[in-house]
Amino acid sequence: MLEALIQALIIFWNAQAGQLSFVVGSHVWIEDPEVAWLDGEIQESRNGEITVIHESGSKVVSKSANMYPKDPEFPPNGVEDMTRLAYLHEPGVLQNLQVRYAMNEIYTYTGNILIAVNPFKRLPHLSETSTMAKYKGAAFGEQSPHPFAIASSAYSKMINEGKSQSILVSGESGAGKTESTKMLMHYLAFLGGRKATEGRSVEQQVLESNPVLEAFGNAKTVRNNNSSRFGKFVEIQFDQKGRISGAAIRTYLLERSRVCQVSDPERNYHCFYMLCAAPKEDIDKYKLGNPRKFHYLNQSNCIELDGLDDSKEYIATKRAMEVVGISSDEQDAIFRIVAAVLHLGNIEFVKGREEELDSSQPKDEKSYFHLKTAAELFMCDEKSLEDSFCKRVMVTRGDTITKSLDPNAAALSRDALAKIVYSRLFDWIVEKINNTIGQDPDSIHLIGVLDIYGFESFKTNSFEQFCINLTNEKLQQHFNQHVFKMEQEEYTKEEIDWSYIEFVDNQDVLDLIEKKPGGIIALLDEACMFPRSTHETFAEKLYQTFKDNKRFSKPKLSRTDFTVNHYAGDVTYQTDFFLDKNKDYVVPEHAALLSASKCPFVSGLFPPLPEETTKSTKFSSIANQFKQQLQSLLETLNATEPHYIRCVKPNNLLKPGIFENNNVLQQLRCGGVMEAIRISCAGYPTRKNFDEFVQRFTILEPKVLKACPNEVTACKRLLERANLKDYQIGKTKVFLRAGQMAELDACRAEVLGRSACVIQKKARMFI
Ligand code: AD9
Ligand code: MG
Repeated sequence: MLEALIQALIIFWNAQAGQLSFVVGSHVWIEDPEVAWLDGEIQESRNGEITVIHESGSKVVSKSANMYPKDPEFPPNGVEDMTRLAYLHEPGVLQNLQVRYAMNEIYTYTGNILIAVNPFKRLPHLSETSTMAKYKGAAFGEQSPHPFAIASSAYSKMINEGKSQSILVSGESGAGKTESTKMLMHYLAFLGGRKATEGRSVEQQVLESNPVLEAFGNAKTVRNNNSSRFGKFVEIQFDQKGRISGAAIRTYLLERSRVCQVSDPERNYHCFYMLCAAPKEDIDKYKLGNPRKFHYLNQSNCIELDGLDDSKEYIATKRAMEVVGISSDEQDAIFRIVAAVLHLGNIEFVKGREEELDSSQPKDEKSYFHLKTAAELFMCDEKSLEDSFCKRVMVTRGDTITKSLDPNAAALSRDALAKIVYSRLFDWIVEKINNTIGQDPDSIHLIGVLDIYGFESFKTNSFEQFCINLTNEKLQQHFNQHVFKMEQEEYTKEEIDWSYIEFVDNQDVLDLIEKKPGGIIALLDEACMFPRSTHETFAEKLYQTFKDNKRFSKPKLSRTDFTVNHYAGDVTYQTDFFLDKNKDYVVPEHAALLSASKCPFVSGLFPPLPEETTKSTKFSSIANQFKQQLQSLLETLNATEPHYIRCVKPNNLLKPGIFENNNVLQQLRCGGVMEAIRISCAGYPTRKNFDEFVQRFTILEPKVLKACPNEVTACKRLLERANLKDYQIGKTKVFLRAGQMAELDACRAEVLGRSACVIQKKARMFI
């Protein structure tokens, strides 16, 4: 009685008005600019102004609109699934994650989405083989939240329902996507691996592809010491018996600019430093040495990384390369190219002696040495290499004119060569791994794991951020479609009464970016094809075209920037390098030079092009290629049943034990987690077919079927018996609110005379 009274006093939920009334003495969360949500006790409520006292004694006066009630019975250890929170709101979600994080419980469910908060420290108990074993065969929800549970559920569904699955891992840079992906892959290898096979097993090769790709595609950035500079989708194929039988790795958009441009305190790709720390014979062979002597590395002061021994990494990478089928000759060619790129970076140019006004030549003896070494390592002609930087052949109306380039243009040409060689090398490695592992033509099912860059919004955002954010818009739509639309469709199909829950549909942003014709990418491609276009004319065209578009705006103080209103917030892009970065153009002299290399590996990276394409400077759009890659990725994903892992970075210091509320909230909002929680709770997350329901709960009234004319009436009767309200009866299923299944199970347990709590725990798997 007293409890009910207190409860009534504490909160009064006025559902119609959507407002909360607060009573003196109750505990609330108040919005706070610093910590997001501050808790305190209501001391006074007058004219809509509420005075709250915080634990520290400080007083805050605020309006009720900025407050939420605080759960007086919040479990001290939090809950494993957010949908089980008594009061499901932003501060409650945050408190739950924070409390759990403090106990090293870094994983939490939101329905069947897994939220993973980066611990920034090793938690061995979470990845041991014994932990893997615990999740094998366990029903979802039976064990604590974990990526293994997600992988286990995907695997069982694939086996039992015969449907391909995918696991989408998202989050911002440094949030833990790659680490989570590796755990998923280890676990799938554990489930689908074979025991003691001859030679290298497929799963071993799949796992060893990680260190190889990381050596060539990861780098230290300010956001992550081991940041993946490419997106990755790994398709693991299974045979009829559920064993791994093949795999395919698709990569997306490697960041090329990093090869020649590194800003302090970041690093270039790991492989460069490893090679400089290689055993002496290799160093001598590649004429390397102190990494600080190389321009492509010493633009940043950061050379060594705490906790990373580059010489050990070199050995480990070579070992992994061997596992994925890269022969020692091929390894030699790969590292020769990596070394050649470093030597290229050290060739400086000065004004040439030629009569021509704009000409250039290598600066001094040192530059000539690096030019010669690069040519030796590429096994190409030294003079042709020099000419490919300092001269350009122009073909106009059938005449061939050789034009000299000034020192600046020569250096740009040198960087262009370094970038194209490196990106082709990376693509070669990916293709080689794919060929070694091999695809299983007979495989019927697969589990795809996606580890791709999260939403980015920096001080300056360029073409890369534009492509990355397009990816996230597409994935967000996929998420929306899955979580929201499918949910709603199910309700509509079952004809149950369910008021529409609005969510932010982002189709309009996608139209703005990729509609053909007329979207931003189409206009960018158009600009790239016109020789006289500049970023100014491109920006002007955008302003004219999209002046009435709600998702597009022109920042007041800028002449060439544009802002897109993304699902996760506004991002302003600087158009300055958009045109250049969108052109996938290989200087014909570079291609000709390297395809003539005496090293088959090097020449293989530059297969000769048909005559007409070498002569004309035919433009190929990177944005468009990327858009098509994304399209194909989405088609693959649409043919699978998705599972989601949302990684969260608790602080920007990359340190354990620090949980920054505002930072975390922003990520939860961007990842659609808050929206998913909302829909999950506002709807009916638990459902059971009538017959299954009756079968399960008939024990509440054993003769119910005999007493009722049909199953539907029997279901209703059982629900009444358990005293449940606010459920829905569809055409074929019973729809329950979050937590109602647990209540039913508790009744069932009571009848069965068993412990209610045991059954309640099990019930979680149905939500
Ligand atoms: V990026 O977009 O590639 O820049 P990711 O992939 O999201 O990023 P990553 O998985 O590389 O981040 O994690 C960053 C760092 O956090 C790792 O190098 C680890 O030091 C740390 N981390 C992440 N997850 C875990 C974990 N489960 N246990 C321990 C972790 N450390
Ligand atoms: Mg990563």
